[in-house]
Amino acid sequence: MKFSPLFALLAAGVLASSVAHAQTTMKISISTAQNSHQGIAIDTFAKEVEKRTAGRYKVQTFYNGSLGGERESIEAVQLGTQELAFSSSGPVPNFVPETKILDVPFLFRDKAHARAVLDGPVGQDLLRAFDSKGFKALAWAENGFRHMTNSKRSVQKPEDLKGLKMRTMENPVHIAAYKSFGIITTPMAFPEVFTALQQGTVDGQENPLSVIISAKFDQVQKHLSLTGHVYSPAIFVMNKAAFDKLPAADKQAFLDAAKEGTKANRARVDEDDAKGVAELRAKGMTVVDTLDKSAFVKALTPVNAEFEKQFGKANIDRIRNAK
Ligand code: EAX
Repeated sequence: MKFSPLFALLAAGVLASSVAHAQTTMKISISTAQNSHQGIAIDTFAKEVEKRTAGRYKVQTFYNGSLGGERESIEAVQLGTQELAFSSSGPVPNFVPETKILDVPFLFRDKAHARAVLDGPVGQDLLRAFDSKGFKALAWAENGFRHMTNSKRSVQKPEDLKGLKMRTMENPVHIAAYKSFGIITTPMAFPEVFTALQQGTVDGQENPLSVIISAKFDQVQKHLSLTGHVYSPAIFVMNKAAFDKLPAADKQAFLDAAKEGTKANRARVDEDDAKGVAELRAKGMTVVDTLDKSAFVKALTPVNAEFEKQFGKANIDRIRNAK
């Protein structure tokens, strides 16, 4: 059989176009629903990666912990069985201990303060701490200020927390702090929390309004107190080897896509914070929005002294006093 020159030309064309469209598929996952501040983060990221690489990379998005909880997804990224994950800071210190300092209660005045620190030298240094652990941290994003909910009683002052059995993240700093409120802490992966609240395995939990709303915790929790006791960052992490083998321009595309994801994510947190309380009240929760925060800060004095020892008072103050 003899190939005509036209056939050869066509075949070459097919080959060239398939090379141009060779597509690498990657996975990214979150624990929360698609319709959430985290869903919008990874949806925006996926869209931006595709756009900025002319479709050479496709990022498949997974929601609701369908690939596992946050600890499992970070583990998978470290091992390289999953390229990407988006996670709250919850389990992150178990992989990159330097990040623990961000989980100190009442460290940040407000979201603007937290965002400025994460986008500034402290946050950027911390992103680099992931490098030696098998990750490329692409960008900080946001989970939000955490508030307490429970099914037992209205929490107005720190004493009201004594004896409440609360689910916590698998985060050593949170656990130490909540214990010193007198809370009975039960660390648990996020995908199990709704059922645990529903079945009464725990009385309560704490999360930002964005999470409380998107996870429909109002269906299984009566009381919400706007404690804002800790700010919860979130992060885009990628397997280090997968990132390192990208050509330089594509590396930049992934970094820029993560920045866009963060922008969309923060905007959604602002939206959720603005309308969240009214929405949750309308759904039947009772909300304590006028508590004396200084009493909660004071209750943590002993454990704060421990944190200052552990992380260095100067390091904590550098964050606290950042403008
Ligand atoms: O990332 O585990 C948690 O409570 C987190 O805040 C939640 O999974 C959202």
